[in-house]
Formats: sequence, structure tokens, C-alpha cells
Amino acid sequence: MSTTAARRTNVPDYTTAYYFLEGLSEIGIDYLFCNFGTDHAPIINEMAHRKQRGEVMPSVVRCPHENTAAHMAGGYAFVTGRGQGVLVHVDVGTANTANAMHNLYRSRLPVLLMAGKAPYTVNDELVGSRDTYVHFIQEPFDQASLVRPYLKWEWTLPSGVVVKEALRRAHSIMQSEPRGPVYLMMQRETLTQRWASDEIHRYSEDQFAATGGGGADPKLVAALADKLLTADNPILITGYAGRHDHASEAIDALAQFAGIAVYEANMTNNISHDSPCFVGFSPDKAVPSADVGILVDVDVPWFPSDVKTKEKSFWAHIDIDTLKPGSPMWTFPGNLRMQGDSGRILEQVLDTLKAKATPRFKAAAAERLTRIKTLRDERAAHAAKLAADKGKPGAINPHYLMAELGKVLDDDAIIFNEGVTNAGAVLLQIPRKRPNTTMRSGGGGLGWSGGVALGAKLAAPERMMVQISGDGGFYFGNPSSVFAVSQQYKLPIFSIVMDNTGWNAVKQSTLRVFPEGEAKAASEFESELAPKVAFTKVGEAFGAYGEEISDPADVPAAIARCLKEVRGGRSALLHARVTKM
Ligand SMILES: Cc1ncc(C[n+]2csc(CCOP(=O)(O)OP(=O)(O)O)c2C)c(N)n1
Ligand SMILES: [Mg+2]
Repeated sequence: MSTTAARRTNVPDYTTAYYFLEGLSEIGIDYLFCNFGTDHAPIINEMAHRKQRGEVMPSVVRCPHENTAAHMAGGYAFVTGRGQGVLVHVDVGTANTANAMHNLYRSRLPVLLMAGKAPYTVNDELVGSRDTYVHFIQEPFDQASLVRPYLKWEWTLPSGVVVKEALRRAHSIMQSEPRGPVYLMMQRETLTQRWASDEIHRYSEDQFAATGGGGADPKLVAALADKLLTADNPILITGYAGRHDHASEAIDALAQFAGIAVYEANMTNNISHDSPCFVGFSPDKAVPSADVGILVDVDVPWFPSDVKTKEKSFWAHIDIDTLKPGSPMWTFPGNLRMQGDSGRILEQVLDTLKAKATPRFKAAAAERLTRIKTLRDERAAHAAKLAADKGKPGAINPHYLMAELGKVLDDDAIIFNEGVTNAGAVLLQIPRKRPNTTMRSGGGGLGWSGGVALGAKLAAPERMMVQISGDGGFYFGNPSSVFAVSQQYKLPIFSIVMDNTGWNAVKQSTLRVFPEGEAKAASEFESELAPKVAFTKVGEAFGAYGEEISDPADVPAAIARCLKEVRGGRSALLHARVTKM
């Protein structure tokens, strides 16, 4: 008798799927966002088995659409930093997550995507063999290719004996910086294999932890400090440093000490807008005259077609992801680049600068702070002026709508800003005190904000989650699935649809490329959508509170009613007819 066989007589054995669920819990997966199919029979059976035995396993959140499932995992990771599991059906379910995987990859959010694969046996040779039509047509040659551009790692589980090892590897990779999605595929025959419990090894976090970002080489730090010492007009641009509180604090501290104007460009995770040096969301006017620039956690600090840097200007690039290996082209300046935890690196820069600071530098920095204050005051006045125009019936001014919302949201609320051409109004009118309380997707796949808001709510039930989308974005988000999950799992969110009657971004893009073209002459932009839609009914179908407004006079009371409903435990959907495109 072999050693394994001998052991099996004494040690209880279970299926791969049983250990798979245990392994998920061991790597810290608390939630599985699921959309099931025939591939999951072994897992569903073991879920019942483990539940019956009172054994630990992740909680299941059933999502009617995979777009919701994957984006929910993204929202959970946005709040906690911890990737969760998404379990979908073979190639077709994977295909339905592709848009979300794009968004999560570009937003550097960890997620463990998992899917079955069609069974490989057809004559009932093994438990789980093919037994239905779809098993014969759901096996493409390269299932992972459906999402491969958005993955850091992928594998098909070859045997249950390594299931926990594979999960630990998937986890270490998704959680290591820069974070992102990983993908594990499994066949039914693998999931039904039986293994003695001492054949399945544990892989502890202690020994197989993910790697984070570190500090920088002190020589490079000193080189940047020297440049700042003599800079006349330094600026700092960030896009996602706000994902860490300490990075937001480090930016503020360095900027105040050195008199640096701070911009958030094409932001995805906000820093604190309370910082006296924060001066707005477009560095376009500042870049051409900056002699020293610091890029901190950026994807697109400006559009090179619109903005040129000053000749002989010096740029430092500090980023958890300086190389952008996921982008074929990425061409922003960096006379020196430091990859690592931007907060830690900026702390190093500040310490070094403090040690070197001269009276001349301090005087120049103080003078710059006065100029920065003027810029800040001008911005605030500009925002107030825009918000003062309430719009008119049928065309509520988005700036007014957002300013009213901003008045009643607390600092802990999180805004998921999918406002597209109105995203600027959201940012300008609702400055955020706390970092990471306004999110925009790092990707361009519309339809993320509902699912992400739900996942965030699951992670932080005490906080208000506000989804803001355009009318076009609302459709992309599979809203029936979003509100179904909200109802079933008691995850109330506040959804606002800024309805400008269609795809304004598409219209504006046509006008940018062809300012005097045929489309403009004919006023034909192929952008209008159904004009008389009652979006509120989509929410109402799932027990959400719905309210449609078109008169600016109704804005404050409608927002108050919606917030009250959300606090009372159900989602609210505010359909606002805003300035038409
Ligand atoms: C999945 C997906 N399909 C298509 C697009 C292209 N696209 C970019 S913006 C936009 C219009 C969005 O309309 P809406 O949400 O109403 O915002 P608006 O442009 O009107 O401000 C479209 C279709 C996209 N980004 N993502
Ligand atoms: Mg629109």
C-alpha cells in the first residue's frame, strides 16, 4: 500500500472544492461575489457541506450580473485595500466581467476572479463529467484571453492537491504593489477529486505575504531636495496618491514647507482638498511655467497635445507604478523616478529638505504660499459663481445640484463619480476633506459606479455611499442587477443620475475633432438617447425610493428625502434632468 493510501484509511478526506473554500478563508477572502452556473456544482455542494458542519468559508453575495459582482469586489477593495473573490461561469461569465476587469486593473484594485471551465471528460469517467449541452460548447481554446489584458496572473488549477498553494500565490500577486486582478480557472473533475486532509498544506500569510511599496534611494531623494531648494515655481501633480491617508498628509506637509502648488489631475483617488496648497484639478496653466515638477502617483497628469513643459524644467516622478507596464505608450517626463510608497518617499524628501533648508529658501517658500492662497481663493469664488446659477425647469445646473449635495454630505461619505462630462462639476462643487472619499475609475469602462458603491457599502456599512452617473453610464451599470443586490443584501446606496438626454461625451468628442464638420453643420451627433425614460422605476422595481426632479427649486428637498430613505435602510435613486447636452 502506498503511503498516501495508508494515510487515507486514517485521515478524513474531502473534495478539492471543500479545501478550496477553506483556502479562500485562509487567505482573507471574506466575500465571494458570485454568478453561478453548471461549473460550480462541486463548490455549491461543499458550501452546503461546510455550512452544515459550521465551518468557516466566505459569505456569498449572489449578483444577477457579473458586472455588479466584479465591481462590488472593486468597491470592497477601494475601502479596505483587500481583494475579494468573484466567482463566475466559464467563458461567458468571464466575458461579462471584462469591462469591470479593465476598470479594476486600471484602478490598481486587487480582485481574485475565478471561473469554472467545461469538464474535460465526456463518458462519465470522473465525478463531474460533461452532462449537459453547454459543456460541449463552452470551452474555447483560450478562456483567459477574454480578460488577459487586465490580469497580473492566471492559471488553471491542475490538481486539487495544490489548491491552497495556488490560492496563496494568487493572493500574494493581487495584493502586491501595484495591486490588480488575478484569474484562476477550475474544472469540475478537479473540484471533485478527494484528498486526505494531511495531503493539503497551508501556506501562511507570515511566510508568503504580499510585497508593498518601500522608500527610495537616499541619493535620489537628496537630488530632488536640492532641486526644490532652488526652485522658483515648483508644482506637484497627483492622480491617485489619496488612496493612502499618509500620502495625502505627506503631500500637504511637503507642499506647505516648500511652497508647492498641488494639483489633482485626472484623479481617481482624492487627496485632502483642505490642504492650503491644493489648487485644483487642472495643472494645464501651471505646467508650462513650472521649473520643478513632481508627479506623484499619476496616470495622465496632462494631455501632451494641449500642454507643453517648460524648457529645461526638472521633473521627478514618484509612483507605486513608475513604469506603467500595462500601457504600450506612456511618455511623461521623469528626470528621476522613484518607485515605491509615495507617502514614505515624500516623507524622506521632506526630512532631507528640512535638513538642507536655507533662510533664502524659507523666504521664497513663504512668498509662494501667499500666491497659492490667492489661487485657492480665486478657485473658491469661481466655484461659488458657477453654483449660483441654479438652471431652469427641465435643465437643472449640475454645478448647483452638486453644490447642494456637497452641503449635506458628511466627510466620511464616499462619492463614486461617474459623471463623465459632468464629473468636473462633482469635483469642483464637493471638495473633500478626507482622502479617498471621491473615486473615479482609473479605467474607461462605463457602468462601474453602482457595483463599486455596493461593494464599498458592504465594507463600510456606516458610511453614506453616493453613486453619481450620467444617463448613459446608468444603462451601462446594469442597474436592475445593482438594485436587486442592494435589496437582497440590505446595502442602501444613494444613486444620482444626471440626465442630459444622451452621450454628451460622444458629441463633444466629435466637435473637438471636427469643430466645423458635417456633424456640427447638420447638428447630428448620434448621441441622443430615449428622451422620456423614467429611470426611477428601475429602482422602484427593487424596493428603492425613486424621485425625479426637473425644477431647480426641488433640489434641496429631494436630496434630503433621498438621504433620509438611504439612512432608513433602502436605496434611493434621484433622476435629475440637468442642462441638456
Ligand atoms: C463600456 C463603454 N462603452 C462606451 C463608452 C464610450 N463612452 C464614453 S463617454 C460616453 C457617454 C456617456 O454618457 P453619459 O453617462 O450620459 O455622460 P455624458 O457624456 O452625457 O456626460 C460613452 C458612450 C465607454 N466609455 N464605456
Ligand atoms: Mg448623458
